[in-house]
Amino acid sequence: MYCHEIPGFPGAFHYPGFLTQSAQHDMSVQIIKIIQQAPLFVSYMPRTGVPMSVRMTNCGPLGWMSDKTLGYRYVSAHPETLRPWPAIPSHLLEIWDELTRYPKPPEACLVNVYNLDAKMALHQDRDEIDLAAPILSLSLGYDCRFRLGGQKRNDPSETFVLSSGDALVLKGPARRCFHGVDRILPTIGSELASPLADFGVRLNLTLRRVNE
Ligand code: MD3
Ligand code: FE
Repeated sequence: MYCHEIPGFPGAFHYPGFLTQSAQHDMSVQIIKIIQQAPLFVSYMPRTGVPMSVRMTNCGPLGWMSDKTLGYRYVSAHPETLRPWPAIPSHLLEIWDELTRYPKPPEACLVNVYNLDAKMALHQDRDEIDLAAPILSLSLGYDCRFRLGGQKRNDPSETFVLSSGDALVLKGPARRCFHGVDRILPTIGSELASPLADFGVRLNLTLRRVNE
């Protein structure tokens, strides 16, 4: 399995093409099943109530959401169905163990769905209590231009392409780096094509530990 630490970003490990095409297909089918049980919803910026362009859902004991009045938070039930989130697929739990070697399982798996016009503004992930635990991200479908910066908003940043099947592990100093998705690229790495790209979306799975 190929992996490199991204130059200039200690603790950021990129695994290009980590999932084979067949594993991407199987994972896509599992995520479609999760979306059937826990429909995609929109989160809203705290205070302004501006809707985010990304649609999302979650699996695992906890799920991330945000709305105008209560802001960013982890909750144990879907905001619309009020049902508990579906379980994290066992293959994702195995990938977490393999790539993070963290002694505790992830508590939240955020599923972000990007249409061609969706993006994610530069931000830090700091809604978790356990900020020492790594974060694992898996990308499926369309490529994106991903931006990674430093621990302060105005630190210099660089952009990278994340493709279908890529894994990213953020640990140590990289866990606190600003990051975002500048734009979706309507292209798919030829041998890494996911059936999701046929739907014209990029999908990102982010596995996190929330509590210590
Ligand atoms: C670098 N998601 O959900 S995943 C998010 O592609 C989020 O959907 C993006 O940022 C997406 O919060 C990026 C890769 C990622 C995730 C967490 C990070 C990169 C990160 C935390 C610190 C530094
Ligand atoms: Fe993030």
